[in-house]
Amino acid sequence: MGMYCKVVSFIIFLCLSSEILSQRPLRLWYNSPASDWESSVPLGNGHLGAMPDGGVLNENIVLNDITLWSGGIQDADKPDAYKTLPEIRQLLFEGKNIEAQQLMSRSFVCRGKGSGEGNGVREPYGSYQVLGNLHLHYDYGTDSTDLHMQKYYRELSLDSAVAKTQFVINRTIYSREYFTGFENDMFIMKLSASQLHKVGFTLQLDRPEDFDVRMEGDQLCMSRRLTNGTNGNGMQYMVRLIVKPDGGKLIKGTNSLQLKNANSALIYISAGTDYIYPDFKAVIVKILADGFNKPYTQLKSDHIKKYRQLFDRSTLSLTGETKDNVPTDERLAAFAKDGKDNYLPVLYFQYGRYLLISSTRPNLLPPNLQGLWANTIETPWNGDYHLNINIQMNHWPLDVTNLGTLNESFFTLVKGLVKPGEETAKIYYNANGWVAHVITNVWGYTSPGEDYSWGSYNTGSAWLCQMLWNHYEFTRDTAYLRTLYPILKGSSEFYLSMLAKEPTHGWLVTVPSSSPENAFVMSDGNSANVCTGPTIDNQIIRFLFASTIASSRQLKTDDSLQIVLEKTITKLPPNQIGKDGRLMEWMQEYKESDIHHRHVSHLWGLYPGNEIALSTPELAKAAKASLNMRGDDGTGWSLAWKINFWARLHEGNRAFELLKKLLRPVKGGTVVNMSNGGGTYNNLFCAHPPFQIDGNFGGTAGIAEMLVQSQDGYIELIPALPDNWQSGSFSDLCVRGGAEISAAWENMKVTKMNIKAINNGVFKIKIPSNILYADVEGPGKLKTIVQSAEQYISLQLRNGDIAEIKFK
Ligand code: FUC
Repeated sequence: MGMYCKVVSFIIFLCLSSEILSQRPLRLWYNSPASDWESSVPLGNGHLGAMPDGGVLNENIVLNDITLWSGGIQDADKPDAYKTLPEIRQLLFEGKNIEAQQLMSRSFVCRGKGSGEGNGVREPYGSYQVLGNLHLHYDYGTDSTDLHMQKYYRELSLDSAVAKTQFVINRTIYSREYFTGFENDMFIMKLSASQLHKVGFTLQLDRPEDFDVRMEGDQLCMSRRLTNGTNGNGMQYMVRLIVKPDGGKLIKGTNSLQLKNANSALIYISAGTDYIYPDFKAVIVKILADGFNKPYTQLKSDHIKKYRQLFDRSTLSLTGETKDNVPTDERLAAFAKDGKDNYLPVLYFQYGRYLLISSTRPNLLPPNLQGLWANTIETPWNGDYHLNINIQMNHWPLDVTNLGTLNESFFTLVKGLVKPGEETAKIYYNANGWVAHVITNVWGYTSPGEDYSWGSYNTGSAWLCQMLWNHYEFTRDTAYLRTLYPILKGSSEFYLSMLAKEPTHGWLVTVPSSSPENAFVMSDGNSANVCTGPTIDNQIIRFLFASTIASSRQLKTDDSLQIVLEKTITKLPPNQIGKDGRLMEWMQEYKESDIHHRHVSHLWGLYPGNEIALSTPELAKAAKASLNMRGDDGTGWSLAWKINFWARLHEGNRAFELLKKLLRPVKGGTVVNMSNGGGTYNNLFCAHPPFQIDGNFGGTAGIAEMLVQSQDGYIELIPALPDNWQSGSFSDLCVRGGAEISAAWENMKVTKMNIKAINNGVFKIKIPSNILYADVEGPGKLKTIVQSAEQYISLQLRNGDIAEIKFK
């Protein structure tokens, strides 16, 4: 590294450290125990999850393992389904959608019960489920009805990924600390008191079903096998717990442990399943033994160090009011009223990053519909992976917020769909390549769902490809591209062979398909879901083909495929604008059955795609018209998606209004609302409702999108800043092409930025319109002034190079 780079790095390091400090503390805090599960705070290390409720007399800690699923591998493809495909297509081409749907309900859905209408826990599809509950009944050496508890404090620190509970009873301060170790794969809890002999409790482990608990030596052990929905021979799991007291007396029961009069105590839990490791039991025993022998201070500092290697990669600061001195639940309520607490969006942004870091890790699984936190056996929608917005939204903040290394488990899940998806492609479409429809699980499910109305949507797999390609765009890592290419190619091959020529315009279309979960009214007044060539499909397939072409060029392979894909792109239906000025959701100008429907699929090309932009003003106008008609309400993830749409349209204030909606307080409980109940629970989990984590991730991505964009071949700073965010700064958000960007702005004007290349390339930076000139200093002798008439600054950088730009 040259002298110049060293100096700049040092200066950046100093600036960065002060920014990190200025956004501390990042915490959720409360002055009472959690009254419901959605008020308890989530801990997770990508494998194990724990949610302590901080109860004073009785505490419940919900435990999770990201791999714990009922169900199993199954063949859910309906044999010979493809034989009815020509008739289904003919009916749809003739406008007989209802007849086509009737036929599909018999022939073009999955074999068996599919997801079991979202209640598939006892079906082969299975469900993600709670690992267990750790119940603690505390002993304060006094009458429990008369505790005189005072000064209650409960927090989750995002700075350390450690939760705390503290209160005073009879002048003794009781403290609990909890974390799920990023270094040692265990749940660890420390109980202490300000006076000797004051720590006492009885603890038990259980779960709603399928468990045996026993003492094995000093360890409490819970295990069983779950059902696989066919012969009962499902996944095995095991939980092991050990207590390490300081003083006092530990009494072993048959299935419980009691500790009396200790000075302090540590509880360690290690757990796992046989999903990946057949010898998981030995692994659990070893992890527990290793952790048991390490000092608590080391366990904790190793944990924090490893966590912060990821968490500290990006920071955000907004100047202005902060209500950090108000409990988080009250803060939410205040923000819904005045939107003035600038620190809350910062906290929410970083919470999304925290949740992503906590709910996935390489070589395991990506976050599911609830990340890794579930408190029931039958998690809503089986806690699965939905491919028509949800799993994708879970990964929207991944690259831009500098957590790209967490792409691995997502990639692996998708890769695992290729083989079963090839079977599904053959059986339903007699097609080459691979396909997955709307839902998948940890068992590689690729068949359509059990209901044609939503289950026959078949570009979910292409959307997965877009996400994985996006990761390449941010990293430009050719080794990664080599592993990705066969997946892209297989997906492109599928659509190449399944697209059919529709009779009106001669366009090549997906058929049958649907615009995710939305219905339309036909001219005879009937409502239908199944259609030909919905707008989202055309946009996604265009993207897929273009990225397959770009990949094969980059890898210098498959020239002939490039030519076929290029030709086919021109035959896909274009985006169409309806008579009312809106972007059409379907090929025909149908009216939607629900004008406020939560999915806004036809704007896929605006976000996450990029074929609708301010540079295509007609389409952007039509997209706005569509958004205005859809309205600013919805489920949690729908609100989050709309933040991203408005950010792409550079309407910061509108994006902020949606962020405010996303943050509106929602009471805990699981009542499903499919239209307009979205918001945020006390613990900042997103409410669909019920709890669904995609909205958290979509919200974080939306905030990033307001601060930096790079989808159009150049880097644009603060493109969608709301008036409330007059001044602020961020560090190390990532952009396509492979660079980390830090920037500061004052009075809505960018004052400076740093770009650090993580890849060799030319980086084009848009000069904001309210800027006169830019002072650029970079590697080598680069020192130049660029006038605003130039519009862009182009910098040729090598991996590791840093350039600094001051704007005037
Ligand atoms: C899609 C959405 C629903 C819900 C479910 C898990 O089907 O339409 O709103 O998020 O996924």
